Amino acid sequence: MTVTAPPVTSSFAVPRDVAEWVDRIADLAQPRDIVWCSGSLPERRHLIEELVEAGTLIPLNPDLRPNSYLARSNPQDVARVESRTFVCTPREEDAGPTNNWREPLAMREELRSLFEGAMRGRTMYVVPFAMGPVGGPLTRYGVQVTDSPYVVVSMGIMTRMGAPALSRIAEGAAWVPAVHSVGAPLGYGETDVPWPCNPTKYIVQFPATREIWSFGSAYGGNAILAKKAFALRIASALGHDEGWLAAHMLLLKVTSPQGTARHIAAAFPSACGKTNFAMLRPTLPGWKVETLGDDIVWIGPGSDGRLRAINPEAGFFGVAPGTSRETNPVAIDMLARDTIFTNVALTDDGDVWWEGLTPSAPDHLIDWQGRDWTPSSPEPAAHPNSRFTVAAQNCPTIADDWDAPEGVPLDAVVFGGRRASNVPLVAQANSWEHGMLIGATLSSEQTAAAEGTVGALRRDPFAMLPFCGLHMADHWADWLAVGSSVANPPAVFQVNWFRKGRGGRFLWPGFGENIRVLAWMLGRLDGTAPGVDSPLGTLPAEGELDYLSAGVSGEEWGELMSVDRRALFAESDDTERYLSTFSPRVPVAIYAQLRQLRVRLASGE
Ligand code: GTP
Ligand code: SPV
Ligand code: MN
Repeated sequence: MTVTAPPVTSSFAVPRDVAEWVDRIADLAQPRDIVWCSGSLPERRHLIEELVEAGTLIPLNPDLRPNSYLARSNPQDVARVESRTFVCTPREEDAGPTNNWREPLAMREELRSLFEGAMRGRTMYVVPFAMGPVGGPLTRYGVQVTDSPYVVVSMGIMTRMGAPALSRIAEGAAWVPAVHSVGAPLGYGETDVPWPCNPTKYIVQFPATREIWSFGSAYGGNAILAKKAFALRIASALGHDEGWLAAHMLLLKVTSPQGTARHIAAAFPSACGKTNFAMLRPTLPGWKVETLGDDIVWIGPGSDGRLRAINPEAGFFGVAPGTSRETNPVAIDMLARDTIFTNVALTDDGDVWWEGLTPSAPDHLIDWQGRDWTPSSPEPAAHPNSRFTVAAQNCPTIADDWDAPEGVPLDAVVFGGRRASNVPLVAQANSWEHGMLIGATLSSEQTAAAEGTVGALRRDPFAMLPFCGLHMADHWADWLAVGSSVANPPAVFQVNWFRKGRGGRFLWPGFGENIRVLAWMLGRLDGTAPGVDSPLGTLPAEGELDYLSAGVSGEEWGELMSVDRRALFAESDDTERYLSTFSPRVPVAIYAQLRQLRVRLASGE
């Protein structure tokens, strides 16, 4: 076995514990060689060259899409695999009813036999990374080993990867070890495939020992272990012990024409609109929205007595379908260069295309599986979970303070999902505790971001269903506790861009028009929008949200904002049954809030 890039140079001192761990994993997985990643530009260029040579990355036309590439995954490896995601707490009851659990020792044994020789014939890359700005007070560190150069290049976009992170670890910063293999060892002389993976997949978190092991997939959150595995699952356990929160949220800054700026974090389940909301281009004159993050936020009490928030990531891994100049012009500009696209379609002139990019499809494409495609083809040209990977710096609306080490003060948190019925466009919770009930009982129609039946309504508490590294009800308790640890917790709102009217049409135009909802929220924060009470909380009073200018008729507005007490009461019965599945850990405040909601719904208040 050869080791490239010396493990010890003046600028690249390898901490002994990291070196020992790497040796142990190498003994087990038996890679052909080991490469320590410094995060340098030449290193990145070299990796990309190799990926192009291997056929994993297809260079796009540099005149149309400079420094950009297309990857086509194996059709069996296109989304997160929740059924193969495990949270291995020492005691089963600590993983809770929403996680797959295995006894840690038994799982370690299973992993040991899976990983034995798993990297044979491949290079094992050692990828040190920081979540948050290197050296920042809220920043955490990790080291991922992987036998996928595609994953290394992705980690280089999504995290602060390389030597500076390793230096911090050498100085004594705690680090999370993450082991990743595509599970496709190469025999001597055997030729590789562009997207090696294994039909058997394991995404395993050990929250108690803060370790991650992933086998068999190179796609997204299955493989970019800094993202969901670390920054949500392990981080929710870290936060539980240390008094902060890991949230599946976007983070934005909105500034009114009067110059009032507010920071807002919003939790929507996968493929329910975080990237779009974070990059909203306002249709209202004088308003400005800037982007801080599109997927993950860490929230904790600041020394100023307010909650503060950081985006621990350094890039965006966003859903391609539906992204267009009409829906998300900011993203379209962001994707003009330096982007890796995965599972989108290829145009005849060497550019990318996906459903929704243009009103009509080109006459001919190569689809995400490399097959000829025409508008009469029965299947979509791009996979519904096709994605782009791009650096946060490339976002034209990235906020100045997006990488402030101490984070930004949080003024409001928002919960949303895809709900064809029952949930109005916007409502403000009566209190932090009421907001936590909304978060804990959030439900949404399932999307293509994970395996499963698209469209099925499921509970997705705090949009964390597949991302919580502890008992879900303990996570709710963490939210309640972190909120009550500050004098003035953020305001809490619920939104729903996806309510449908008769004929199945969305009642609300969404996207840039969502600024009207943000503007109303700022009115609530400033005390200029009195609102009206409803069983669900405060709703916009007539005249507070100009829906007519958004193209919504008075009748449609009535449907969009209707509070159907009977349907909501029935839903609250289901909520009660749902909460009982977390018994006895449901915080009393959550039950108290549900009781109050039911009284409000029943009393006609
Ligand atoms: P993850 O990266 O999986 O966590 O997804 P996300 O929450 O960032 O979702 P994203 O913003 O990528 O949106 C997913 C899909 O929802 C896209 O196809 C969007 O076009 C669509 N979408 C986003 N915002 C809106 C909206 O306001 N209205 C409607 N109708 N669709 C929206
Ligand atoms: C999600 O599914 O919520 C994502 C994509 O953000 S992945 O990184 O694959 O989890
Ligand atoms: Mn996500």
